[in-house]
Amino acid sequence: MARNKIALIGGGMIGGTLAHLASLKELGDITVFDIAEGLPQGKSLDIAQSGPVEGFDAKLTGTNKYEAIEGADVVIVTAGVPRKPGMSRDDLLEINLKVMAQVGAGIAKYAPKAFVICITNPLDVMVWALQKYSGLPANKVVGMAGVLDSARFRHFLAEEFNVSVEDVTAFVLGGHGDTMVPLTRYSTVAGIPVPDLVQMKWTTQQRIDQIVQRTRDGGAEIVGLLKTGSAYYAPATSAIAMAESYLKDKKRVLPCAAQLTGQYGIENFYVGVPVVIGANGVERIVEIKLDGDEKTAFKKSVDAVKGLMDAAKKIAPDLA
Ligand code: A3D
Repeated sequence: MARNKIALIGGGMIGGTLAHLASLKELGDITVFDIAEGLPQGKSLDIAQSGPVEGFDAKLTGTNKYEAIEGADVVIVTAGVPRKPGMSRDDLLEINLKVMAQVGAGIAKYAPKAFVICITNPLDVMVWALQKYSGLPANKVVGMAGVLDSARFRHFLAEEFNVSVEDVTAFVLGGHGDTMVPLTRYSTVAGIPVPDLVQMKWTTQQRIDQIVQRTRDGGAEIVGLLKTGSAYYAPATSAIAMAESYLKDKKRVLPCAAQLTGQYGIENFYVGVPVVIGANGVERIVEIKLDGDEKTAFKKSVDAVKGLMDAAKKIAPDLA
């Protein structure tokens, strides 16, 4: 059986980390595409040379030509620019929309059967634009944000409770941004919901509120520390989990930006919700019942994404 082919569009900080992780996990052969000459070639060669030490077999190819992604099974898109301190994700809108138009055309031509994971920010609008520009079915185009946001939430909760991260689950809804909605009642330690843990005096509601806020600001915290770019290890790991679920038909339930078709009262619109990812891409969208406060928070998040979509349609009328 031939190896799977994974194409990475963008060979920057996240792209390079994706190539490294996909190699270590032997997910398939990897093609890294970037407009910067030498960058994808150099990173691919460097990672390939770690193969004999790590003991993985994967062919790595760096390229500046779209035809090299031909026939890819999975495409992960990080092309564009990341945030610098003081910038919001939304400041990236105009420049990254132009990048999505090019990337969408490249995928449509050379990898129309691929499962596409978008990471470029502002995420919810970029994945929507990428689906339109590529013309691929919406169940094959998803955005990575929720896995990262919930991993951040899990990390902070595990630290707070002094338990293994493995035993902490977390649930995050909504757009990837300051309005994301971490749902505490669906977040647990070994199945015990966080509100119960507050009652059991493992922590206080005030501490949980602080952790929720730190999760929302998780990306900005790292941008502020790094000063020259944004997070890349955890974002790459999160996208690899999604790719793996597709390639191995694992049917994992992962929070992703997916196109809703009436769920949560929303139509034709990408936003973060739990989905089942298997061999058919997004196989199911999980719709849970929200209580009053959660509904309000989710609506606020959806409205923020809608506002950005309207701005995107003004910049790129072909998306309207
Ligand atoms: P960076 O290291 O700058 O890599 C981006 C790469 O894209 C660079 O190597 C560029 O040369 C390349 N590029 C630019 N334009 C094009 C183009 N037209 N075609 C092909 N390649 C191009 O950034 P990064 O890897 O740190 O981040 C990539 C993106 O992910 C940014 O938009 C970030 O904001 C975003 N990001 C998203 C999350 C989410 O959770 C959604 C988290 C972290 C970063």
